[in-house]
Amino acid sequence: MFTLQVIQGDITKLAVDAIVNAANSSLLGGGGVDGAIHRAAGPELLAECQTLGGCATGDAKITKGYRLPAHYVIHTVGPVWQGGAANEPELLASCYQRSLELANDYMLNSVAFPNISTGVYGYPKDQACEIAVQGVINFLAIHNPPASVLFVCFDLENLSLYRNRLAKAGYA
Ligand code: AR6
Repeated sequence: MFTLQVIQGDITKLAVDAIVNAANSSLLGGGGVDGAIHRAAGPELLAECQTLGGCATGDAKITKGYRLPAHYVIHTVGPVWQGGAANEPELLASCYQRSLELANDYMLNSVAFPNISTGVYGYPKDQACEIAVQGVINFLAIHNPPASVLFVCFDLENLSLYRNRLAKAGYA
């Protein structure tokens, strides 16, 4: 059994097993949710990230959570939106898949996702929501999933998109 929920809020405040970071391929921090996570986790997070050798778009790597209430941070790198013909849907789906695979490997029970690529990287929010929800549902149906997956929306547009999409899928 698993639960799939959407909430509005700041992902850095959540006491879950892992929060997912919408990082860039350097894994050395940035703006948006990445900046917020590094600020809240403290400099030890950057020090661990510096040992990881970066991360390819669509892939994910895991670190400890340090001063965050979450135990782990799963850093994934979403695609930059370039119009949709540069493999963006597959790469975004891969972010969710690889993050959940890491959560499974580490036997984590609760994972919280931000709306990857929908900020600075410019992915259309409705299309990103569809990929996120469908990707997570597909994963949960096949694998031994984390018991709780949370979609954490920062803005009202994403919140409304996710509420509607989860209701359509029978999760709200
Ligand atoms: N909690 C939850 N969601 C948040 C928070 C927060 N504290 N802050 C922002 N968001 P973005 P991207 C939402 O730009 O598009 C960074 O510089 C935000 O409203 O953080 O994947 C990285 O280093 C949006 O819906 O990530 C990369 O260079 C979502 O998080 C680049 O931005 C993602 O927006 C990645 O761009």
